[in-house]
Amino acid sequence: MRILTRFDFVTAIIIFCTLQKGINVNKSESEKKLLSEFSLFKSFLDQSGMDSEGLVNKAMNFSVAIPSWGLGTGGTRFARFPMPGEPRNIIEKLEDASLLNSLIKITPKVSLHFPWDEVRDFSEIIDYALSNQLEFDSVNSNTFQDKKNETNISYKFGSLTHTNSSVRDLAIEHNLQCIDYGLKLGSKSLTLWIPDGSNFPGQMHTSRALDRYLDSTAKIYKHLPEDWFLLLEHKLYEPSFYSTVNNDWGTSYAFSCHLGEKAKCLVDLGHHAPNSNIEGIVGRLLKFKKLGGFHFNDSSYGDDDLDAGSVNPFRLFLIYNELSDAEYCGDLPNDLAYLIDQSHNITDPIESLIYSSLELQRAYIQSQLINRESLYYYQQNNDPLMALEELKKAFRFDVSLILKMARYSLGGEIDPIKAYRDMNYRQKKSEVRKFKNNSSIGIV
Ligand SMILES: [Mn+2]
Repeated sequence: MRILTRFDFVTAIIIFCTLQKGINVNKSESEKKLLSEFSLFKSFLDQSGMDSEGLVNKAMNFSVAIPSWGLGTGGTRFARFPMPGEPRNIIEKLEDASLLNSLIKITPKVSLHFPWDEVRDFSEIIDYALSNQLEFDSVNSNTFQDKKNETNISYKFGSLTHTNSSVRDLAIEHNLQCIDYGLKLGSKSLTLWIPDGSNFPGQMHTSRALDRYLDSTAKIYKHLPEDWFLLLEHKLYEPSFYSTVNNDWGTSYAFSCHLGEKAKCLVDLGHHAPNSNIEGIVGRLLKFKKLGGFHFNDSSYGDDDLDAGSVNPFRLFLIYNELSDAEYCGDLPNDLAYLIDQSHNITDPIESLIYSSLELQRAYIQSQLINRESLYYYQQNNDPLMALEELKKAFRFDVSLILKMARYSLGGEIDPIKAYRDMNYRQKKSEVRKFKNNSSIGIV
């Protein structure tokens, strides 16, 4: 979570009401409705022993970063269906990110991806970000497709673990360049996901590939600035379908231990075998002090990149339960990277990002409602049913008014999807963002 100067939301509302709009005059119907509903809700929370102001403050201090690649329409291996008005370059992506943050106020950071984000002038995008209250999150490298105009060296058979040292050197050099870009942007981490693996039994020498991984990543690690992290992202399969070099959390953990303290594990929710206990993985990595961050999304079958919280909100809540438990115990690192990583194939990316961000914020606040001492009691006394009920009580609790009040107090929209639709933003942008050619590759 970002550390913001906490301020009392009640004071903020009073200032907002008295100085700008006057108490009970000139307020919109939705503002009056929210304030009246929240007043009753607050009484209920207070009578139930819940810290209503503390919960709103926590919701206000919540944040998650937006991936630059999530602002355009995504696709599958088969096709991509671009939507009119989608961003064509990094400035237009930042423009959309700025609008998104102005609506929900919990997405002030954008994570860039090289070379997908073509930056000709770093000072231009830094100035643009500054003047639009945006910052930059982790930088992401890309060695899963060949560089434009690169004809001699190919990542077809791997990158950092390729059998040919020239290919490995090119991949290392690219990652070092990403760190240099990140330094200009104010990033504090490099997220490293590589596609390396094999499609045929016998194709790759397993232990030699691990050696090459460690050798290459050690060179990248050595280049890391003092206050940076190297976030190792594992993935079970795809694009390699028989074996993958960094395929699971245990391998990622072993790599991170080998590299050193600044190497941490990044958990992408879609990068596990079906039915893996992801919350358990999160708990273990927290315990081992090797959790570096998240790529949030949801899935049904594999790495589906569906919107966070759309399929299994209870799983999301259980992951936040681990984080909130660590927070309660004083063990939660304050520098975890929280990023959404999902593909918006059939929705407006801005709407999906609004929805997903709010689902994450919801899961976080719900997990804060868990009565920890009561849960520990049931755990200690081997009462599984009541332990589950402690979790379910929090999960069933509707915290929408807390989220709305947090958003309103920060100057965001009470109903951000409606506000966005009322703006007709995409239609207006389609008049200035003209594509020369609407056909495109699949997944982005
Ligand atoms: Mn990811």
